[in-house]
Amino acid sequence: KDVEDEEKHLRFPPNFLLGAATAAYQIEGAWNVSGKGESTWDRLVHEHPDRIYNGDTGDVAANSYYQYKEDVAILKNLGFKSYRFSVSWPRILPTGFPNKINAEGVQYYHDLIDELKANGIEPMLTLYHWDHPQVLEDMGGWLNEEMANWFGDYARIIFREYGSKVKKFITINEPKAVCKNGYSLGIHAPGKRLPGLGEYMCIHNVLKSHATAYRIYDSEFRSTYQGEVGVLLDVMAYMPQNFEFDAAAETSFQFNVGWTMHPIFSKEGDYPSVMKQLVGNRSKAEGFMQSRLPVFSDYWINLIRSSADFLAVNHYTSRLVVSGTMGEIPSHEHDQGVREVVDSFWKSSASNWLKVVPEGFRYILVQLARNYGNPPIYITENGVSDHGTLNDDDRIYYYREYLKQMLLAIYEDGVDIRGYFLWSLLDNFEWNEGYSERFGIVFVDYEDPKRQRILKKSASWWKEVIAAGKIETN
Ligand code: PNW
Repeated sequence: KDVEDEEKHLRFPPNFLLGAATAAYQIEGAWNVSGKGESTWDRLVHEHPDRIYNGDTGDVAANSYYQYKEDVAILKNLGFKSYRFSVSWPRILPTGFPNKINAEGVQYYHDLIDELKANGIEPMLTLYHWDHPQVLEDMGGWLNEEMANWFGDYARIIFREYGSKVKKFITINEPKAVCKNGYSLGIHAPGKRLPGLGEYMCIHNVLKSHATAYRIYDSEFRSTYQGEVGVLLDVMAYMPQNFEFDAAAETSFQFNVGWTMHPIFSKEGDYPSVMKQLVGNRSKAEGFMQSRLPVFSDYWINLIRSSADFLAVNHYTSRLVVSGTMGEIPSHEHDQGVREVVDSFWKSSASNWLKVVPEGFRYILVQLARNYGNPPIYITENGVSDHGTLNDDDRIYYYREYLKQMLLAIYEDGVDIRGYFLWSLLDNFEWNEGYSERFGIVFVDYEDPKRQRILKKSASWWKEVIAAGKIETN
């Protein structure tokens, strides 16, 4: 019986969707051709090469704008059933506005989607993976509440163009990463350092923008196209270091996960009450006249609540939570009144933030299901970095152990997980780390103008896993 159970726990459920993920700026290249406008990432890498490892850029990247057919052929060869890619907003709207729709850009994604479908691969389209038109940033970007209208206009064009072919849309990749890295720490584009203020304003407008796009799909496209629109979250597991820190870990969960989950997936909507309290109190103590956490009107609370057909989850790693403080004053880190640590026994990767903690995956999946009514979940990113080797046994180990934990969450805990997309199909432009940290199951030769692709050992492992419908343990 135990052996039978174990065997069953290695098998994917029927109709489970296995796919691979990428993002436009990280693979496309072709940054200034075919009518594309400038994005915030184009601006950052060109103006501040010092902020990127080796001064690397996404100007050419993996050249997928021209080599997408090769990428699709690889997906097909490995047996993936789905491909998650993102659309470059300024490739569609070079002026940032619908006064000029770039026909060549629109055509590129039609060609990609058609190629996928011709090969039996289901497209999953992310509208925004961090590269918005620079002109919108010049008007404040995610700090301007008009962004909800600008994003809505863009979303309408995407739904109208691709809605007959694409049935799964994701609005915004990782609100928390966008807002903390881009508008609080200032390490990602647009590089604004506004800790304690920027990240809160940004999330506020990202939530409004997401909901605006969702409602547009609902009222203008759903009855015709019958697709789904999901919201995507980047989540670590925040586990108490021991039971003494249960309350600290709960606060951490509310600040990091509840921040965007509660407004969308809870019955009452709005930010978690512990956030409203803590940020309110600290703001007062610091001499502000109002809370640094912006306030939603009832109109927005209702528009944002239930604005998702599914939950997309990007998960890589975990933290242990203890009491104490972290971060500068003011900041979202500091507002929590807790401290995050890592276990020195956790295995490392090429990325300093990414420790290998398979059990954290099951932990956070169960927590999401229990707190928010067990919504349908797609894992839309999961993977690990190295410095670039074809014999990537560490990557195989990571996938195997994380997949096992995901299957336990499905079979033992009843979490409603419908699919899994690995990050990433290709070695790509890893933001500030340039091409030094590699997440691909396919190696890309960045010395080669042709950007030759070579399957890594992990790609062959995945091919077997998909063909067998279960995790291969050897
Ligand atoms: C993802 N975290 O971001 C991005 O979506 C990808 O573009 C990127 O290449 C990939 O990670 C690898 O870095 C993350 O808090 C943001 O654990 C936040 C976290 C993890 C990944």
